[in-house]
Amino acid sequence: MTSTALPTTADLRTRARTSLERIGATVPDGTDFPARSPITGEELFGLTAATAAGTEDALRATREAFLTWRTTPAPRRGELVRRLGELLRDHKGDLADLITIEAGKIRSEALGEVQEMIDICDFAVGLSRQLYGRTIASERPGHRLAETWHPLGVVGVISAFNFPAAVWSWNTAVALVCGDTVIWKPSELTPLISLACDRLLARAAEEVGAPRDVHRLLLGDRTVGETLVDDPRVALISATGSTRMGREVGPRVAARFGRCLLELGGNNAAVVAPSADLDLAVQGIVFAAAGTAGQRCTTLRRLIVHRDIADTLAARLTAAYARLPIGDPFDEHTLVGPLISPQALDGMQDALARVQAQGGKVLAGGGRRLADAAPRAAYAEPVLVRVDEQTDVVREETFAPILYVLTYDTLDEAIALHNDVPQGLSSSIFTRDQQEAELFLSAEGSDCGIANVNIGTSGAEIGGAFGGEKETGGGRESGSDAWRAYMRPATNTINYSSTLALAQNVSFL
Ligand code: UN1
Repeated sequence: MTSTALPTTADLRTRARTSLERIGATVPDGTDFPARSPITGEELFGLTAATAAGTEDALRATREAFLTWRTTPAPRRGELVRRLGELLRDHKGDLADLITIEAGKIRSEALGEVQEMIDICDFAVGLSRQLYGRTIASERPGHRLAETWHPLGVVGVISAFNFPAAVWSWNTAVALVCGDTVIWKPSELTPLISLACDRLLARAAEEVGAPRDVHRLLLGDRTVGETLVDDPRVALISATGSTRMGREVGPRVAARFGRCLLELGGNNAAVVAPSADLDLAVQGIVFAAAGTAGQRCTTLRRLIVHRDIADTLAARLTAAYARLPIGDPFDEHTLVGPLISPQALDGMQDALARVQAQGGKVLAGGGRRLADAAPRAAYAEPVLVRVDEQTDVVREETFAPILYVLTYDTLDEAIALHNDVPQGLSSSIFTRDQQEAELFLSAEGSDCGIANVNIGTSGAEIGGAFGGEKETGGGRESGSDAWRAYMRPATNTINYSSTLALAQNVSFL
């Protein structure tokens, strides 16, 4: 099924302008780089990129603001984030429109992304009255041993196009309550939603009397990001993107002994055991694999199915894929919007050609849609490919809706296949066998940062820590105790006795 009528670029421009104006953001009229919509592939506005002087000014201003912000009591810092959360609620529809226009997400997923921002604000407000340190038993009489968490400094947030607003909010809401200030370098593909978020945070800061420079937005290309990566005034670089990007960022930040929080590629798999509830599995799989047009870090890319049910499940998925409505993400019936760019479609077609040359068989999808209606956009049918082996292309992350279907005979074999990829973000098992489920979640099971049972790999709640192992980069963001990455711990030994007792029974003098 295809929704054929797409909005025109003029319609999208008007809609984006209206949203930006309602939010109070300035509608851009620069010439340095374009804001495009993947819905038509055409340009909406011209943007002005940050200059070297502008970047320097942001570094100086956020550092200066940090000096005040770090001594503002954390619950007061929480008031800023609470106000931001209220403004996000007030402008939920406008923000979702901008996400749909720039990232091509369907309405429900765009609204879900804004909800994720609201949720992390709520979480961070609660956190602002916690930020717990510990008291540790001291070995010496009359001594107290404690751990205190202090603000870290300026946090550089580098974010990707696919969660253009939520990933910023995970970092920013938490960093702000932790007493840090933030410089944001968003993807060049999603400048409009960044302008909107920056404006709402500036409004919140004005209203609660927080320093304006707790946050600065820098639009531009990779040179802006490189400046942040190399500048010792940036205490933490939190970067989301490809493993290739992380390989450059990690060593550069380490070379100056800065801190890094990396959220890089995933190659997420689900094991489907013979006892699985197939109705539930089909729903979970199709959302995780085809949702967001396969452009989440957590997208399901590999299915490892028990041989006894592989044909049945493949047939059910083939039928479900044939019915997926692809097209205008503003149309309420659409489930699959456009890919971000024609280059993404090229990458998808290249991976498909390679896997077919390696013996893969396409079961469903793989075609291009709406090429006549929108020649500069890239609408792709999510594709299901049956493969006998986990070849090199299956072990890579292709940022498009390709689901490779592999088979297994024993759970040990399934877990070995599951873990035999360089990435380690998200994973799941569909089973009604508790032993199997527990084994998959155990130390000898999935090696990922996220491991689920009877639910797909994508769509995590904000309350848990988000991130993964191996080439995914090892960082954790969002909930649980991910806040600790944004603070520095100090260990305090306090002697409230009148004698100087040395640790480890050392005598001196
Ligand atoms: C990402 O794709 O970078 O778990 C983030 C999920 C979302 C976040 C994805 N909550 O799919």
